[in-house]
Amino acid sequence: MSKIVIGHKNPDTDSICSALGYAALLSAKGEDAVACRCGEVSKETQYALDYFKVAAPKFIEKVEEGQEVFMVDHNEFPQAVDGIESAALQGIIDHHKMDLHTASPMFIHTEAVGCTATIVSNMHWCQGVEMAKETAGLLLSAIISDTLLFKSPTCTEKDKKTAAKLAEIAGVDLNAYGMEMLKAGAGVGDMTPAEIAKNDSKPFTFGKYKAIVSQISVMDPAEVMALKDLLLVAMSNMCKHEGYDLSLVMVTDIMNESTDLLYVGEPKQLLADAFGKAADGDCMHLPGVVSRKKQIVPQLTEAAAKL
Ligand SMILES: [Mn+2]
Repeated sequence: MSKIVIGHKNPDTDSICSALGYAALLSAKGEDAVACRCGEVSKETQYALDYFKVAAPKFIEKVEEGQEVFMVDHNEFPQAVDGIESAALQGIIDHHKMDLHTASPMFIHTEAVGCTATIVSNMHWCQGVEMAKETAGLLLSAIISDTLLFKSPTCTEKDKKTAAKLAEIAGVDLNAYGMEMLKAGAGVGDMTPAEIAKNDSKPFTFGKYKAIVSQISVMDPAEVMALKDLLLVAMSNMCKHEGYDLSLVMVTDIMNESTDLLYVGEPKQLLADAFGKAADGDCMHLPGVVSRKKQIVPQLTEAAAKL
């Protein structure tokens, strides 16, 4: 059976494209590897796949016991495909905080860069593996997505250099393509409040509290904020039905680099402590905040430790 390369649930562009990119690298090195996904393809990712004429990875509900799996763009089991606990984990390539206990030794490559695709791209080059034009385009798309076209504080020089090199291989104008791709994914279109509340969501544990943190990046936050009351109901339902103490939705303004953080659940003190603002309502404006990984999750983790 082929080895599976797979990103996290609710896959973003990095999780889809790094899975395809790493599967391509393994295949080029003679391994039998295939990219998979465990969630729907977002509008932004679909734009990239269509642009470079690549089919989405195969959808799988769960992995079988003993299945050989590489995890990309995540390392926490609650975010991973169902069945991961009994899979034969082969390796992890990631750029998130690590929360990891492995049953056996394995290949782990993690770097504090803005995108898993940056790591995957450089693995190709370090190993002298030629990269197909389409693969370069998809890996570039992932970097643009994760770094919000280099605006996110998670973005490093390595991401920028890698993206420039990928754009050359893919034959696209980096900025023009980047803006088009972000725009394609940014509108809420016909999404329901429940879909928005779950967009790009990831579960986390902060101290003894279970939280789900979603993010929707938009050009016009007013479009989302007009649905605020319905969103709050959807978030509250998600807490009730899925057992979360807190539901957070980051409505991120790509152009102005800020986030309106909607919140439902308890303890609100956790939010007040984490962001140094009153948390007696249901929304907090956070100027300069665009990154869940760097500007939301660490602050909540730290505040929970002191609560
Ligand atoms: Mn990523």
